[in-house]
Amino acid sequence: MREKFYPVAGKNYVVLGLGRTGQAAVNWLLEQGAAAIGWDDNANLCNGLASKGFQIVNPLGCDWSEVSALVQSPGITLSHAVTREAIAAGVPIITDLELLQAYAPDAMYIGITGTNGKSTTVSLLQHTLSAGGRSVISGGNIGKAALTLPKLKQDGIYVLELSSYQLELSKTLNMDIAVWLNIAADHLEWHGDIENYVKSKERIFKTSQQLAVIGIDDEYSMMECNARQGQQNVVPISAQGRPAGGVFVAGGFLYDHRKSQGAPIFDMRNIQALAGPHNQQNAAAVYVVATHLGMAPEDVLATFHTFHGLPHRQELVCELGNVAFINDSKGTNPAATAKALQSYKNIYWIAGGQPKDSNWEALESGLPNVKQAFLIGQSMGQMAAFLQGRIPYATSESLDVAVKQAFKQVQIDDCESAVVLLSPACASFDQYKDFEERGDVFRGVVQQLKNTKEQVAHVG
Ligand code: UMA
Repeated sequence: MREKFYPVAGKNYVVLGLGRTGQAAVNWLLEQGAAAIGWDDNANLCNGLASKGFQIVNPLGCDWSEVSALVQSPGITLSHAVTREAIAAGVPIITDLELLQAYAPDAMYIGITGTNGKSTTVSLLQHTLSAGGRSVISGGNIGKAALTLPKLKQDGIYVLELSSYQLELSKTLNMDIAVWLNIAADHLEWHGDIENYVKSKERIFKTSQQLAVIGIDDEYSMMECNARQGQQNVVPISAQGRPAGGVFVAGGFLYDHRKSQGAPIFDMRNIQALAGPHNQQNAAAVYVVATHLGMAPEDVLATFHTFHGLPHRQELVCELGNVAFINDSKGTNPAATAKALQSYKNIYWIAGGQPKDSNWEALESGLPNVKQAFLIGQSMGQMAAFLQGRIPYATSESLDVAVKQAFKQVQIDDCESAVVLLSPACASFDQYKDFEERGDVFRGVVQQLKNTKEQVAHVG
């Protein structure tokens, strides 16, 4: 299949969607000697790009017989009018990831998917393999479009974060190693229902691949693991159970039972950047992949101590006396937030925003660790109704107010040690540009509190 779209020189491409993926695709195709026209439904974006020299043409009604492929951005569904026209004309729908793989076919590809934890796992794996002297580059859904990545040769490794959108659209993608972390309801507006969402993610597996690492801590993932075992080389990972032949974390200790059952090999309890069972499962995935690639277990485990984590994902902003301020703005659905809530005790929890799904019950397992919630944003009413009778809450409206109220409440409660946690369980778009801006605002407010406290201490 690969030769179908590579080499691309001299051929014509249509690029649909001109965000990060599309702009990188157009630039790359032109560099490779192909012709590329681009289209985006956002007229302002099109005008801006046209003034920068992009060739912007609405492809509807074009002569598709001249087009080698339509390069589609992941956020756009297959029901888009342009896509439907291309499909009807027999034009292949491809992605930037497939082009990368056709362009750099000799490198190794490690794909990481799952609803939550992908970016942390990609970053930790890159950190670990780099420390082990491998030539490794990460990209994909983590924010670096595939066609901005350099070409790697046989000794190079691409670690790619793969979203369900990317997997659904990339029919020929072929990962040498596949990592599947977990499944929770997400992006159902794109996929229609959870079964279709799971089916898209399943595209990461190929019976020909060397290794499949599969988290088994939810029902869908457990079914996936059972279905794959016997078909390919599968290593189950868990932070809740002790799978036979797997790698798992129990009581904060990592166990490797791939070859034989034995004692724990590593104490994960004091690694702040990998706090909580979900992060420990991510670390188990990295351990399996890196040791499979020949790194010594002790070298892999040493890298866990030097990993600093990612911004906006259970990121320690600062400590003010006995209070730790944690920014988990990337917790944009209830399942992700439940994981953060399970990671700490005495939590003063700031939550809310634009609801993605209203599966608030998914938060239940984390609530015993929460002292009080401080609700903000569009979801305030819905979340208050859910929390009523479960835990105390305040309706704070804005993030700024919530941080101050939470800090004040810690002083009132006279807690020995406490965590002020921003983990919204919702998207940010009702109040912010994106989750990054929301996390930055949280950091800013915490920094102000810190400055005020330091000034007061100085004067005193
Ligand atoms: N557009 C149309 N018509 C439509 C829909 C969208 O023209 O019907 C246009 C928009 O106007 C916009 C462009 O398509 O200009 C956006 O394309 P896109 O949504 O595919 O976004 P990109 O900027 O190309 O970014 C994508 C990923 N975004 C999505 O999948 C939504 C980025 O993941 C990824 O980092 C980037 O490619 C590089 O690979 C972000 C994301 O939010 C982080 N991912 C989702 C998630 O993690 O939950 C899946």
